[in-house]
Amino acid sequence: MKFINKIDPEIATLIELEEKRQKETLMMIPSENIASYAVEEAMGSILGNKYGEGYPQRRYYQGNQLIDQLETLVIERAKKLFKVEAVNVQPLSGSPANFAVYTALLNPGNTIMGLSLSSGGHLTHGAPFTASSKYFHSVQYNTDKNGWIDYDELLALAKKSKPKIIIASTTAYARILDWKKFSEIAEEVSAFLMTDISHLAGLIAAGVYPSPAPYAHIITTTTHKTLRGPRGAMIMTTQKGLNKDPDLVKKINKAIIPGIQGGPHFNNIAGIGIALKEASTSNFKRYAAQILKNAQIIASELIKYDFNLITGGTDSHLILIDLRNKCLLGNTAAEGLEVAGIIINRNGIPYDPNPPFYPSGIRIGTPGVTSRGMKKKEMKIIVKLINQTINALIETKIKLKINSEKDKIIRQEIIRKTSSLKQINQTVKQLCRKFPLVKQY
Ligand code: DSN
Repeated sequence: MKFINKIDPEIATLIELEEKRQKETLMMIPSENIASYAVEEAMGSILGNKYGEGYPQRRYYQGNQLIDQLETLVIERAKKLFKVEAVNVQPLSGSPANFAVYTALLNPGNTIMGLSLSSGGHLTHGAPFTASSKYFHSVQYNTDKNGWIDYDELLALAKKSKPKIIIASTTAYARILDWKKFSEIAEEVSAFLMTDISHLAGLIAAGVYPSPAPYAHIITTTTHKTLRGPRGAMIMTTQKGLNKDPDLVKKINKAIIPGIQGGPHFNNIAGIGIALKEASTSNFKRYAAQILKNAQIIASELIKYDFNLITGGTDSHLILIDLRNKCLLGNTAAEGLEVAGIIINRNGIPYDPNPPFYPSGIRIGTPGVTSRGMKKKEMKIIVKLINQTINALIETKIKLKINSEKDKIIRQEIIRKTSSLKQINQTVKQLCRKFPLVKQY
């Protein structure tokens, strides 16, 4: 930071404080992770200076010989790791990657079908108020009351609405997605099957979660979640995709540029390449297996403390908790846990009686704490601390005779009067000190 410190102390201070925050708290938002120093270095490199609209050997600007080598290398690494036929590494993030696929394959008004936000889907999978539902006709499928995807209902809905793309993907669904069933349903209605594996990419790369590559036509992913790379995204085309449409790669590439993007961010593309190299090591495989083990320990410990988990457990890196039996809003829980030093997010649960801004659940994930080297013993301690925090918040809420937690001032009052949060935070800090934020792998 020597240059930022000299040139811009204000920004330097904010970065330093954010680093301190990350060091002293438990990163348990399932979509967050800690990229390596090597990835960070690539992101901060001179590669960001270069413009290169187009693709290797077909650029609109000069001076791209080395950039061509770089992009080709990253593409080849991604093809090998995910066992796919073609990869576009230029999407700036997950949302443009998904939108590019829609614009590549559809005309405005054509139908897409994705999992609803309230069932654990993503905004870009056709949620109301998003471009994916404004420019395309969006039909949404749901989970059943217990939070499991109901494939029979999905088939019936697909037959009725005849989508051109079925999106198999989640952001708050803890169970294994049955890629084969999704592909059978897509085939039945002649739809493209697009799987967005943003949350799962690292687990799939390591072979600890099933790969959709044999079943999907197109796979999109961000690169900064379980894959532990820089912010960015990829669009992959499978052999199955090429069999369905031999022009698929051409269409996707055109949809990215000139379709919706300009110059690629080569610093991030280099970071993606490094993350892909890291993800193909045995160290990373052990890391990914530990993410799952840690999530399962958290799930079973939470159940012991009478927490209701959606679907009763997890097969992945995340756990979705229904807090209704605890009579605490997701907001109060998440904000209270933040004061305790445990960073999670509030989340809707299937058929949530509350609106998305005041949901009944919270979502917890293990990629970040696993990157710090934490294992079974630490997971048990963390769940104990989560339970203590939630119980203390409930106790204060009862003492203060509070019925509704929708007002932020009321939530702050609950948190302020829950004195044990400070003590819990000290324990969290001690734990964090034992597992420093080391980013070398
Ligand atoms: N916002 C991300 C998540 O937290 O799941 C997905 O884009």
